[in-house]
Amino acid sequence: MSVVEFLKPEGWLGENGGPRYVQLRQRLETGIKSGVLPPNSSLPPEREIAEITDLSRVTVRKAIQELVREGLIEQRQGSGSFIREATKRVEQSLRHLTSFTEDMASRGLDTTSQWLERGVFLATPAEVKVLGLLDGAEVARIYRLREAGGQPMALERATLPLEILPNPLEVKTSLYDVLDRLGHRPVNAVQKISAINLKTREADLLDVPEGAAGLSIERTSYLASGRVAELTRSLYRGDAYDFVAELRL
Ligand code: 16G
Repeated sequence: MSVVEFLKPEGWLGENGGPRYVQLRQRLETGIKSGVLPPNSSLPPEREIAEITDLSRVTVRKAIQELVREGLIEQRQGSGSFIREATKRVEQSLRHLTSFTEDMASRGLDTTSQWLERGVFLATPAEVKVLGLLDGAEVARIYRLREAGGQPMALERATLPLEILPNPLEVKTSLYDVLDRLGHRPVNAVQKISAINLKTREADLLDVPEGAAGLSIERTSYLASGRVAELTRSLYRGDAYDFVAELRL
C-alpha cells in the first residue's frame, strides 16, 4: 500500500477517536510498525500530510513532534523527516560480573569503541576516597562511546588506580581483557542504577533525541583482596538495554 493511500482519513480518523493529532500519531505509528513506512524512508512533508488527511498543519506538526520525542522519527535539517531504524534491545543479567565485550559477544554482536579520553590524570578528591589513594595520586581514566552491531549503546567513563592499570593506552578493545592479563580482573562489584534524561552532548553521541531516557550505572569493582579495582560510570540508552535480575527466596 502506498503512503498516500495509507494516510487517507477514511477508516481511521473519526469524531469519537480522541484528539485528532493523537489519531494521526497512532496512524503513523501503525505505518511504522507494519512496514508501510520502512526505516530510513522519508515522511511526506507536513503540507502534503495535511492535504491527504484534511487536517490542519498545526495538527500534523503536533503529531510529528510527538513521534520525534518518542524516537520513531528523526528530523534532518533541510531534508525533512525520516523513519528511524528500530533499536535492537539487549538484556544484561545482573548475576555475573561480565564486561561489555563479553555481554555483546554472547549475543553475536561485535563491539567497537570511540575513544573520548584515555590517559593518566590527577585523581579528584572523590576518587581518592573511593579508590583508597593518597592525596595527589594519579589515576588511569578511559572514556569511550561503546557500540554494538554498529549501534551506539553506552558512554562509559572508567577510573582505575595506576597500580591496577599502569598504562591506559594498553586498552585497545576490552578493558577487562587487559586487567585479566595483568592479573587484576575484578571478581565482584556493586552497581547502582538510576534513571536519567540524556543531556544534549550525551544524547548526540548516543544518537537519540535530547532528553531521551537513559540509565546511569555506577559500578565499583573489587579484586579478591578487597581492593577497589575500578570505578565506572556508564550511561546506557534507555531504548536499547534491559537489565534483568534473578531473585531467589
Ligand atoms: C561493563 C561494565 C564496566 C566495565 C566494562 C568493561 C556495566 C554497567 N559496566 O560495561 O564497568 O568497565 O564492562 O568492558 O556493565 P570491556 O572489557 O569490554 O572494556
